[in-house]
Amino acid sequence: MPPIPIRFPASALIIVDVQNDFCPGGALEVSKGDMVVQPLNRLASLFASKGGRVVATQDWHPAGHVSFASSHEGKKPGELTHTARVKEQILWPDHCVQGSQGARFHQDLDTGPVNLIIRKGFRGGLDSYSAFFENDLQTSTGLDGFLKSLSIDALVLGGLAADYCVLYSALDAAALGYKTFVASDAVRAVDIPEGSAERAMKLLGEAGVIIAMSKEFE
Ligand code: VGL
Ligand code: ZN
Repeated sequence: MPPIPIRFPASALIIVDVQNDFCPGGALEVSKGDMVVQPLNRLASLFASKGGRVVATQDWHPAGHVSFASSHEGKKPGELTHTARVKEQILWPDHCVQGSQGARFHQDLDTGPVNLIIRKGFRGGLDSYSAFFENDLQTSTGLDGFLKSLSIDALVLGGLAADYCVLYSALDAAALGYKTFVASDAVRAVDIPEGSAERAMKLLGEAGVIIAMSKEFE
């Protein structure tokens, strides 16, 4: 396959939530989630060597966060509820609690090339999947301003989980006008509820997001 032309320095790699709690053994384990680490390390070193930017996001919830099933009486992980801020909130096991081991990046993720870390979901009452906006679809994380101020117009995304944080980050990126790519071998899905992995691929395609193997960027 011919390489996908990525222009530097006008491109950024967005590494989404490669944290222990989303990796095998973690609280909200994504099957084989750690498989994303090697392709992301390769992409990060490529981007850094060409003058592109590398951003990592970190799910960063306070104890008792609204997205935790344990915060809602009688609710179990996987069930839905609504909150003061959003109509539909899927409930998760407690995960990525601020400062915990589970919230740290996977130990093999090379954070050397990372220029900016965006933490999200740090307000007790509001969840955040996208790297750009929290789930009220209004509260900005600041990432768009960072990228636009550097004249970055193309993004390659990878990380966890393909059907939540990567999906909503890529959809927002496309809606904000970035040429948006997802590196297919650098993502893994939780697939909760079942079918959400397939739905994610469909939504990405409809939004004009290009899905390609990480090797195609090299
Ligand atoms: C995520 C569920 C809850 C993710 C974060 O990183 O995809 N999923 N919090
Ligand atoms: Zn979360």
